[in-house]
Amino acid sequence: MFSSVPQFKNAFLKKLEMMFGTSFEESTSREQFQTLGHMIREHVSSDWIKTNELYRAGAKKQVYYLSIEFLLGRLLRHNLINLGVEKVVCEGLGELGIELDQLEEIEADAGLGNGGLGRLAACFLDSLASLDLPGHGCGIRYKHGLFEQKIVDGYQVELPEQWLRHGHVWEIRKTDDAVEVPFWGEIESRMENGRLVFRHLNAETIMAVPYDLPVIGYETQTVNTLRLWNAEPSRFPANADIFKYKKDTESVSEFLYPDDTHDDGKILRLKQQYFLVASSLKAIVNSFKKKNKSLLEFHDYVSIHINDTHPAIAVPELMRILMDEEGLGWGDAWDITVQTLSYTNHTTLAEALERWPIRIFKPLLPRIFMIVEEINERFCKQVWEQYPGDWGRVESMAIIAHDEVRMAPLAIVGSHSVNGVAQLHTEILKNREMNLFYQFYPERFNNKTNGITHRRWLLKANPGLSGLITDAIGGSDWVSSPQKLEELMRFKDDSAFLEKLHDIKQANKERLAKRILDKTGIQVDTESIFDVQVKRLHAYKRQLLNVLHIMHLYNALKKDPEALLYPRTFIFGAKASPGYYFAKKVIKLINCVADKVNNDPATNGKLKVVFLENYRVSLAEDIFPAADISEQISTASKEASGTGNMKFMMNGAMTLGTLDGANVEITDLVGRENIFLFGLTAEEVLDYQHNGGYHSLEYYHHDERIRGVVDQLVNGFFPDTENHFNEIYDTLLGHNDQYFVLRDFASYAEAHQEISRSYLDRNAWLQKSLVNIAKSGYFSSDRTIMEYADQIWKVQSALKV
Ligand code: GL9
Repeated sequence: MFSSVPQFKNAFLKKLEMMFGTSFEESTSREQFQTLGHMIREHVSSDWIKTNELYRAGAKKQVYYLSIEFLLGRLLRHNLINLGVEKVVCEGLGELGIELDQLEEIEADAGLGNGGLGRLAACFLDSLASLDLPGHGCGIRYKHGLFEQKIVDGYQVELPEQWLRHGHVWEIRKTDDAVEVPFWGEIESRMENGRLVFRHLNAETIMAVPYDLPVIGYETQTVNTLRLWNAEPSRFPANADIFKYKKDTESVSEFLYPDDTHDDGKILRLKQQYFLVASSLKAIVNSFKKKNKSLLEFHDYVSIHINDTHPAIAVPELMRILMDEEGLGWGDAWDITVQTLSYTNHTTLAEALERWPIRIFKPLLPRIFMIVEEINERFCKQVWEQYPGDWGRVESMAIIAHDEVRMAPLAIVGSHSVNGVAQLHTEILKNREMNLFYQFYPERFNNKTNGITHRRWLLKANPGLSGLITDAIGGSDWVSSPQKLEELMRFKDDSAFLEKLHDIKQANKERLAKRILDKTGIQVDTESIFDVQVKRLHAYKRQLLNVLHIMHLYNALKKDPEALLYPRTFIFGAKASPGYYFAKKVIKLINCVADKVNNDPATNGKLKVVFLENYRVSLAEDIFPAADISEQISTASKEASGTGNMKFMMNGAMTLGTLDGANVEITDLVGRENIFLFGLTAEEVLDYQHNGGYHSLEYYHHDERIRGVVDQLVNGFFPDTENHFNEIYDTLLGHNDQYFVLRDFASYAEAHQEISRSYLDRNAWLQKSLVNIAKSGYFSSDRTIMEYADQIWKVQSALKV
């Protein structure tokens, strides 16, 4: 149905009539969108079936990527591109008077994630399928994804997100594959035929119903599966309040938790984790059993990855299945479990380390708790044997301590591989945060620097640049082999080529400027430098440093209209966790500064500040291609990797950053002359944190620029905000500025000046931009996934014999 334009048109019109009983003339855009979605699903169904058959029959190992978040965004255009039918569809629809660009807007973002961690999982799915690797996602089908953000009077307001309101055309409900997940109740144990048998009595069970999404690889027959579990009532308990039971049950897959790093200790969250793990493992074991192999070989056929500690409960759950359901003894079950599981750590922030009070954990998951206790006892004994008398060490490493279950130790002890997400992050894990575990299991620790799918973030998001690359390096091989982007280095001294690069950036900036105007009414100068910071709002990411510096620029411009060498447009996008008070104050501050700057005729020709509400995947796709400067300014050592930094680089923006996370590796690749670095190093930050010696007040007193802007937070500079920014002021001065904002201010301001100077030399700037694009192939998630596949999962392409 996609082989030629007339065939497509014909099929489309027929399908539309059949699905909606309406003529084309009468049809709505939503009906047209749904029609196209169904056609694609039908089109891939035979490859999907074939892929599954291949996996079922073949002896090849399967990987399951367990993640509490998958931040997919929209899938229509992405699927069309991967299937190689975008052109036919675009033309066919065009002839019918439909614009694909507009149809695309109908699709709701699947926002089942908070930020980097969830988006990484989505990028990994694309790479797995595109590399023909047998890898699948397992997640939760939240009814409401991450909240929708509105900015009202400068403040963030959260609305429930409604992506399922009109259904999700890509999903298939698999009622027959539903499984039950038990909670609460009691465990009865007794001897049966000489072995101890455990029974879970009086459990409250929830039905987990899978919804499968096809994951379509780029120009390949491979169609993998993302399985999202929906929580539904199973057996209505007799004599109980059935309405309450239904509501409680469904609440398990109702909302994505909107905290980005810290965990708020709700029972519901732990329920979600066990719900994901128990249903996924049951399905995985069922599908393994169809192979008729001995369970002792389980890990030769199955690899299960734990994305952060949220699914770490897979360790005791797999033990439970192998022992209680399959009858293996502890030793065999433990060997299989450890060899099957692997774990990625995504942050070193202490407040993000998950711990569950026993008083919650034990009653909710009684059998799982027993197993965790046993794992803990055996592990502590091993540590004790290796370090006799070292109680302190045992206490620091224990899985259960101080009335809590600690999920990171559980994940480390139960996995054969533990990885960080960028070189620096992995070194910090090994030498600091997880040092005791590294000493105990040195062979388990390894690094897998994050990546992004260049198919979404370059090929799809930036068709202008993609076209230029394809023309320049003679073909689209780079889409399958992103390292080939390096061939662009040939054009470094080709000024005609560099001018084309400039024109593409300019066109992207104009497109974004139009969107900004439509959404905010603010007119931005497309000749100005587009300086962008888009990511979750968090103190360690230091949006505050950025906005304080903008206040300084404003003050400087008021004194001297020539103070800014080149006009700037500062663009922000950021959601704050609803309970994160400080982060919300920073959003208000950005909006206050925007009001001030944009409405002052003395500065608004040179400086503009835009806050784009509801930052999400689809909006990100419009932003990255239009950026000149990528703000990656976290306090060194705090950002595990970052992935936005890679998306900007791939689209030719220059990084303004600290030596943190993957910025370090970006620097190694592009060279110091092609990045703007500033601020403390990770070593220096960690040293201050251990030995003290930083006093933010000194910087306040000694730098009049800092004094100027910090005072403006509280001296009535912003009308009608009395006392509103007191907490920010206190964080900086009263609480000694734990993220070193004032410490790094001068160096940051200097780097900004260097940016303006560099931008004036257009040819040199374009050369830097080119180098960034050319070197970005390393950050394709294809590279990352190949490393996971070869070194951790030991899986191979299913098509290879
Ligand atoms: C994060 C890190 O903070 C990022 O630096 C990293 O790039 C990603 C992916 O590895 O993981 N860890 C984490 O908890 N989040 C990350 O982004 N938070 C969110 O996803 C909101």
